[in-house]
Amino acid sequence: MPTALVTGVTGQDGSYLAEFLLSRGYQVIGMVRRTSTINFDRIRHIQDQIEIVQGDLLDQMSLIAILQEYHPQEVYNLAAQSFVPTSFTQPVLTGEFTALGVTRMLEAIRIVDPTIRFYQASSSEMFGKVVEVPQRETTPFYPRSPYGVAKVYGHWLTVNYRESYNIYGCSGILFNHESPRRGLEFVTHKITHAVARIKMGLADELRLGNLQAQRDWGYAGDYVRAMWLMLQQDAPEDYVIATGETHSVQEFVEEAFGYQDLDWQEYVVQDPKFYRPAEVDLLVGDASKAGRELGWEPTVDFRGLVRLMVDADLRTLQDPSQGYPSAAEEVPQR
Ligand code: NAP
Ligand code: G4F
Repeated sequence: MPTALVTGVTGQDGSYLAEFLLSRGYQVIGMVRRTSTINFDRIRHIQDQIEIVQGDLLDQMSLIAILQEYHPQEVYNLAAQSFVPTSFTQPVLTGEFTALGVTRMLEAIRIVDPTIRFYQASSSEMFGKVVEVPQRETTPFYPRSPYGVAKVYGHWLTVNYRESYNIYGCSGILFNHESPRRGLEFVTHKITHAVARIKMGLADELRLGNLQAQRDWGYAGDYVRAMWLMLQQDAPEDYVIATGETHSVQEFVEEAFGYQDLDWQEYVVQDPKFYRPAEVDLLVGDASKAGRELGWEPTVDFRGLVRLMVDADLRTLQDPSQGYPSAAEEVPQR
């Protein structure tokens, strides 16, 4: 039975990846940081199948100790401060988690067992003020937030440890991916949750920032499969993972409100509070390398994604005692 360590297992992607690895017969070690209250909502349905261990990307010794105790063959580094606006208000902390955290994990691997295969959660935010459309593996980076800058650091460090120490390290340059498990502050879930609340008479307004920003939005359940595929190749490489389609925030709003026969213009208010000091205007990825070499393709399109998120929010609001469904229940045809 192969063993995989997943950092950030309580996050959106960590929960889908743990589910996916369990379905492939892995022993999954989920690293969580110590909190005063437990936040295992996203992994509640698989919690008894995962070995939960305490560790923190800020703490070098905890990473070394986990690798020494569990001997994973694969490490998926998904933990990060991942919310772009917070990176503007807490840039130093974001650098500690999202940039230097990668160094700590790679150092732990180099010291304990350099044969461990390593996945780094890189981001399309690294392309920022894009210099090429669509963005591919060779597109130069131009990050537009402390988060994006921190991710560029983690990305190049992974390349550097591959070239310096022959570590099997891959960076997945993932474009935005969403799901019912997405944090509520991210724009997609903020919109679908508001639509469900408005539909149920629980709210009458949605305040948003820049409606013109365009993103390449996919389904998180598809994207974790790509992470695993990257670590199963003969040689480590970096891959863009994206749908190849881009939509504005306004289009997402129109689709979500329209799905519930609501007129978005009656509810949406633009609020400068949600504007960013510097914006990423347009992201659209070219995942043809992943298609060719990994055989990866997305299975959920834009409309399917919006609808499954609205449906899930309506279900949860109707019965708050329900936990998260598995990925297979969310998208049965996959
Ligand atoms: P998320 O939901 O925000 O999850 C982040 C996870 O990191 C949580 O489990 C969090 O733990 C953990 N974490 C934060 N700081 C930590 C620390 N110091 N030590 C240990 N764990 C820590 O993020 P996500 O959407 O799943 O994204 C996963 C990764 O992919 C992130 O690195 C993100 O930057 C990157 N990424 C995401 C996307 C996307 O569209 N989702 C696209 C490209 C790249 P708590 O639960 O305790 O907060
Ligand atoms: O949903 P967002 O906050 O995601 P963002 O900034 O694109 O970052 C996400 O995707 C990255 C991959 O490209 C990840 F690396 C990162 O960790 C994260 O998962 O914002 C999307 C767009 C932005 O242009 C923002 O200005 O939506 C715009 N927006 C408009 N109104 C809003 C809002 N964003 C948020 N969060 N809240 C609003 O009210």
